[in-house]
Amino acid sequence: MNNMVQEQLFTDLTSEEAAIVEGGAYRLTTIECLRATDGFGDADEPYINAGGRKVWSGSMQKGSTATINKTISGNRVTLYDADPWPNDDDLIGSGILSKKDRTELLGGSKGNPSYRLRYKIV
Ligand SMILES: [Ca+2]
Ligand SMILES: [Ca+2]
Repeated sequence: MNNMVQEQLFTDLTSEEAAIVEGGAYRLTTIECLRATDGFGDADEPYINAGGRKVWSGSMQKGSTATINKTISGNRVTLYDADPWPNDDDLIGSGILSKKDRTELLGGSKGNPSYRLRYKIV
């Protein structure tokens, strides 16, 4: 399978394609920055890894919401903040999407999360 086919399979599935992916699929709709994490300025450069690949990246400040609209296979998502060399990217948080919820809080502490990810089950 070449990269272009994989990209299409794992990041922009139709519901018919998603139905055959074992473990189900989730459509990531939006992400809201509740609290930026970065020490470099006041914006984060967050990106989401799911299914072994980067499915979204952006730049976000506290209070901003970004549209993702990507369908992922599997239910594990990890959010990182990209930082300039020589710093390593920071892990903000990871989560397991569930069939009953439609939001996942990532990073920070339980009462004070950093990001709110919204999704649909497809
Ligand atoms: Ca950082
Ligand atoms: Ca950063």
